[in-house]
Amino acid sequence: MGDNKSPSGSSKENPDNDSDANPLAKDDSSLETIVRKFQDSMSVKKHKFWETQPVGQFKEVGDSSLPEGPIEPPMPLSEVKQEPYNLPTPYEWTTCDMDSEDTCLEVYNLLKNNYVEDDENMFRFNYSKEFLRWALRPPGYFRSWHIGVRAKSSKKLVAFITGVPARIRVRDEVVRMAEINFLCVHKKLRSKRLAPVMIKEVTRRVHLENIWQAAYTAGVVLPTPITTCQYWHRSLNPKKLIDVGFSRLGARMTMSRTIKLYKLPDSPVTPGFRKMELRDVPAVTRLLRNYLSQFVVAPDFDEDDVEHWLLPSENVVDSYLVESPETYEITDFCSFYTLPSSILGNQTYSTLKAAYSYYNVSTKTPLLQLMNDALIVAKQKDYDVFNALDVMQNESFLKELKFGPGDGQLHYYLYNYRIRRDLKPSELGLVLL
Ligand code: MYA
Repeated sequence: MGDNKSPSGSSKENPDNDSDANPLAKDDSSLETIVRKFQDSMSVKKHKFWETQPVGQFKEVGDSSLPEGPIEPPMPLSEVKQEPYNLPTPYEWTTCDMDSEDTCLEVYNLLKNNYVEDDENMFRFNYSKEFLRWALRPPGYFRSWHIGVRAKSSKKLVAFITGVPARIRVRDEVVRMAEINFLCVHKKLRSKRLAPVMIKEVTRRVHLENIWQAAYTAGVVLPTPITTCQYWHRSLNPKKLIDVGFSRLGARMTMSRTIKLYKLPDSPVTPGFRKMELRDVPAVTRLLRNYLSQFVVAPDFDEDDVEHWLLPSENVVDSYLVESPETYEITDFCSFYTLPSSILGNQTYSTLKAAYSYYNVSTKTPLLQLMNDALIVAKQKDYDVFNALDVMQNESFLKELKFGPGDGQLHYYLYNYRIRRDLKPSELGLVLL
């Protein structure tokens, strides 16, 4: 059930024309090596592009002798390619100015019609314009990292990829990275190897800012995930979710019993639970920094980041905290972002309103109770479903709060940064949008 970050038709059966894809063509001639390479070529899918990139490769999995950290050292900036990569002749690069209402609408429409779908093509992410502006303009963002491709003749926007800057801590190293997102190629231009060109171009523009690492997520398996997470879904409006095929009526369940099962109190139960305000930024930053320090990979948020990423913004991000009624101390925090999905081909409903768990911190209020209050406010605000990954300490509340496991997986990746061993989802403190 439900959305996962995996493209429709994700079986990427791209013909492998280049000769270096053939392991038997290499010079190593011992029988054992030939057999092993042949077996590898049969069992592990080739990644013509990804095999050329500084990312952990499948053949290195389990090799703990490789050092943790950058795979390739930075280049002198003067050696970074100054001109954009070549696109097929009918297309041209464009930098998308998200401040422009017209450009933002073009990006919105490209994604609305061509971005991520679930495996059964029943739902497609429908990021709002306000959300895209928020996601793409954090502190210190670079407009040059909002990259579009247009058809030269019609000027129609046909592809998109973005980066935003972030400081991400891996164990005790804080690394400047780009978070790469919104890679999208128009449905009519798929399987033409446009994506690798877009990835190389965003990489070039990130390098020009003297940044050499990146973080990204995808529903598809690429070389090589640092961890693989699962989405869990908590029904808030079970009737609609069943009507649109997002979930199914359980065995021996009636609709009225299902509605009763998912019923929530009308208002939050924790005393001092209230919406986050601008004046809370320093306290929330302290709370969050302290909480995130326990995870192996997590963002290194300062007050500007917290103001941008966590201050409530209508229909984009919601944040609540617990202020002790006695001491006025801020002790707990929870947040979710708003990402609707278009419901494809349903007569009655066009949109599924989904909340996605973002960052949550509990020090005094049990996490279970805090998240139950988050569910209650999401229900009050008319969300149909509340989604959460099994990252951080989320496993501790998922089952008890009646989340059910989704069928899609979300893989997390780092570019040009090797991790000694893959992580458990609970060791990850990073949520990408
Ligand atoms: S994840 C969301 C991705 N978007 C969608 O799923 C939307 C719907 N799908 C599409 O628009 C297309 O199918 C896309 C591929 C654009 C995804 N991440 O052009 P192709 C590889 C990375 O013929 P198309 C997100 O936004 C594929 O394995 N690579 O294929 C994070 C193959 O390479 P190889 C992917 O289907 C993005 C090659 O592309 C993905 O027409 C992070 C085929 O190209 C994917 N999701 O287009 C990007 N899907 O042969 C990486 C396919 O080697 C950032 N491929 O297997 C890396 C860091 C860069 C910055 C570094 C700075 C230092």
